[in-house]
Amino acid sequence: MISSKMISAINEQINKELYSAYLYLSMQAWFADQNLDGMANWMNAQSKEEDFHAMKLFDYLIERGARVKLKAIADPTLDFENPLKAFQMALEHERYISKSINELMDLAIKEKDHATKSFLQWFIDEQVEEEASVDRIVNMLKMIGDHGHGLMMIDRELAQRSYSPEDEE
Ligand code: OFO
Repeated sequence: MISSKMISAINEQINKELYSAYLYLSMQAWFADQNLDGMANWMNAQSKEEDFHAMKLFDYLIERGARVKLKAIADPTLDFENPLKAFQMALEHERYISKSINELMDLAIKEKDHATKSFLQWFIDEQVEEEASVDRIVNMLKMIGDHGHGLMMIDRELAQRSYSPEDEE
């Protein structure tokens, strides 16, 4: 039996994941406007991944016979100054999401909810990857500084990313 506290915490997390999708979509729009299509592509894939995270939580609540309650999604930031600032913001955001997932796990442990603990382990592992992939891009952007050629090279690399839910299994 899943507690009402756990249900409402997972509902909050659904909202955070949907906000993540919205934030990355906003970054996609900003990068497209800067003619950095590879970075825009990367953000599009990231946004889809966040939708997948939200739906994984959504489906879990339904599977447990709990009620999903969707809430309003906050306005995302619209302007990001430069590519480094945008990816730094993405990294900060992922750290915040990791903290939130850890708190969900703390609650599942406290409530001795073994099924939710087992379910959340996937998200704990996923957040390690999420932070590492954004951190790598932040470091590359720091290295190239104002070098236009380096920026183009990173943009070309990020154009290669695609997203498919099967990659998550
Ligand atoms: Fe859902 O991991 Fe990013 O936010």
